[in-house]
Amino acid sequence: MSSLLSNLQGRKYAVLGLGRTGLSIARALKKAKIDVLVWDDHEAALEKARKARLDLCNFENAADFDGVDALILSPGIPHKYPQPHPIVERALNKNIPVISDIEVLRKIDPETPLVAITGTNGKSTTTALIGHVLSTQCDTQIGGNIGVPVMDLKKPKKDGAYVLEMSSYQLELTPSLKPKVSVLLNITPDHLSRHGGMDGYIAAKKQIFASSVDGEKGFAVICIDDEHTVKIAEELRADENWQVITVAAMSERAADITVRGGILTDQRAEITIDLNKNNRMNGVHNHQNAAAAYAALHYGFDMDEKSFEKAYNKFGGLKHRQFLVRTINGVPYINDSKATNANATARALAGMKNVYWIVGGQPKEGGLDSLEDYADRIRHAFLIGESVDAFAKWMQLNNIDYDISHTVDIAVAQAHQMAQNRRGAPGGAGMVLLSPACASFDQFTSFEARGDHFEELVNALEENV
Ligand code: UMA
Repeated sequence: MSSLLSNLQGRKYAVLGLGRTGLSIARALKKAKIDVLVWDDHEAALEKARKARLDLCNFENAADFDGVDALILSPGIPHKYPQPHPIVERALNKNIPVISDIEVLRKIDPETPLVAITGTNGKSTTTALIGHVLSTQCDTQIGGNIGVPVMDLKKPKKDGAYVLEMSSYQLELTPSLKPKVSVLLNITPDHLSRHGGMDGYIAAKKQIFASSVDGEKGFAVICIDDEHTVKIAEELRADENWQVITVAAMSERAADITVRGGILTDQRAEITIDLNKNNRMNGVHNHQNAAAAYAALHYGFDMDEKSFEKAYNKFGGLKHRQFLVRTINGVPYINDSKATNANATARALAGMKNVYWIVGGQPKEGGLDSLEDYADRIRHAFLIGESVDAFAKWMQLNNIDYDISHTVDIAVAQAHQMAQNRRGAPGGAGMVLLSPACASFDQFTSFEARGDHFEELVNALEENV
């Protein structure tokens, strides 16, 4: 990006927050010889900045902003609610725009087609899927909230595209996103304190439709499986900048594209695709993601259904998110370590049955509440982590057989033994699922470390029990 950034010669930027986003853009600006001052409230991050020879400034005084064209803010730092960070407040008082790293990308590269994906759930999977399928057709750069800051991407080669996962935080700071295709998957309450409530959260999500490519209609793919997205789709139909394509995969609503029993039907193009053929994309939530990806690529990039289907069937899913690690004698072993709360685990259980469920860790408020509806999907639970006592009570209340395993190591061994011994049980072979519904920090450094450990254990299992 540094050759493109050199178009900003003569400008000066402030960067607040030196995590993945801040460090990435500050380094890129410095490399392109653009003036940049940086700050972070934590000493460890400042130390990294010193090592990268970045210029520190704590912006205590209004004068520190003299000559600054924009404050590039890390998405995790509040600029409105619950209250703006004091440095943001000082910048706003001096009428300095507060923007994201993605806004800078679109300033230096407004031409390259961009697919933007947002929603409360499933945006990483959809981003990865769209990126995977589109990359069979052109140079595709995948980043954003999925974990790769945009300044770490390369400018796509001719006819290539960006595929960016956009969080509500990033959308608020990116007024010039101008996507060729915008995908809105779903809206349920999340991050409410950062948006001043539900209305603010919905308004942030709607920012994905705030700007469209000059002189062209953008494609708005909207999954209308919840009330909020239904309303947004209705509103957007009146906007001449967008062509709206609706998807219904988790409700019976009429839509341009529907999914019933895993069969995607595109009513406009009279196309059907069997989404069940990819066993790493099980369940209605994954099918919502797949249908949105199909809509984005078929309508936005003229991709025919055969090309989509071929690449979709090869999509391996995202690690730690209902990820099929291995199948042993017909029993799938699934890593859903990213499920750090009951809502996320509900998404996994909704698409599964006959589950040997490894669950527990550092519990969240509410514990397993709301999972009662899925009790009949569980054959046996294996309880791990700090939550064993509380979760044992929940299992008793819901008539679920369980073992107290304490660790993932013991749980995997026990689940393997039981699942393999009961392969002939009525209802089928069943599946082993790590979906903890808890944070990992009681036993691991992150959900990734927990999932990696689970995968190591599963990969070492014997086929003959
Ligand atoms: N900091 C301060 N002052 C504060 C708060 C934070 O100085 O008051 C500093 C911290 O010391 C730290 C830095 O800010 O050094 C962290 O910035 P950040 O929280 O924005 O994190 P990044 O590492 O830049 O990661 C961000 C996204 N994080 C958030 O939105 C919270 C990542 O999404 C994203 O992958 C990354 O940019 C690259 O685009 C993560 C996330 O949790 C996965 N996203 C939320 C979600 O998906 O629900 C929105």
